[in-house]
Amino acid sequence: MNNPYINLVSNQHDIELFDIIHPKFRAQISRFGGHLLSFIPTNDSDWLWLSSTAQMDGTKPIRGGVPLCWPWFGPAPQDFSGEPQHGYIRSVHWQLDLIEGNDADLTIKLKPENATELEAKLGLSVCIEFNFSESLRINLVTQNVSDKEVPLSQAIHTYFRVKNIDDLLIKGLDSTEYADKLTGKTQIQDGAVDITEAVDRVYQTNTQNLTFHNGACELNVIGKNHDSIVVWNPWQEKAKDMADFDDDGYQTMICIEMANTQGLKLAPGKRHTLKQIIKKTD
Ligand code: TA6
Repeated sequence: MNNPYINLVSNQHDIELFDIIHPKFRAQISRFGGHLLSFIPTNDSDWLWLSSTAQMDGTKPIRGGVPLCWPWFGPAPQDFSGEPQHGYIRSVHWQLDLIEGNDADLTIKLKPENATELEAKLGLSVCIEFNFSESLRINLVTQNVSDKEVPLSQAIHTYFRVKNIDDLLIKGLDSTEYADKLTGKTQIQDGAVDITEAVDRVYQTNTQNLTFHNGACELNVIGKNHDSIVVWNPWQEKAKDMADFDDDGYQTMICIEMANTQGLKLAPGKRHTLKQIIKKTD
């Protein structure tokens, strides 16, 4: 791969990583999962959280960074009963489709190595596009390559790093309805979202603009073409129950995910791009 910014390296388990060193940022993408592991703007700290006990040997999805949930979010639908939670693509290897850029910004596009098999099985093609500069833009692109309507649910399942969960306030969801997956109830958000216990919420909204301070800077999280925003922190007990989630990790992470969970259906030939843009507030 002849590109001045990218090296292909391997971790201790021979999982290949794209190691990107650019004037404006550093980043790492694992070929396993097409999985962005870190994004560090120059003179800044990592905007993403990665568990110190994440399994990095390709035997299970990596805990942290930006796992991709596709072609379903959550448990497998009836037609795919027994298939993994959050779909397949975070557990397959991806290959480079395109790299282009300069000292201003860099775009990297990847697609699953088993794209043909997925298309035959699902009638859907998928690719991921990262556009890096001092900001981070993620596009999860799906095309219906079949001759019938295909259901799709998905999420850009971003694990953000925060200095201290006790100081976190997520603004932009006030008065929004959400499904509380822990109680099974539907609630209305009252003011900013603070995290003082386990939280697993699906906000039913296409609100585009959230902000939160990560302890180093205020970030804008912008979504496009989503119908839901998922907010998750497992808190202490559940973190302890997950071997790949370090026990204290809940104190320095929050998942804020742009998602489609409300019955999106793609007509034959139709293309859908789920977007998440993360940038420092001006
Ligand atoms: O982020 C929301 C969620 O659906 C939670 O319910 C929790 O299961 C989380 O995803 C992590 O799922 P995973 O399969 O990666 O352990």
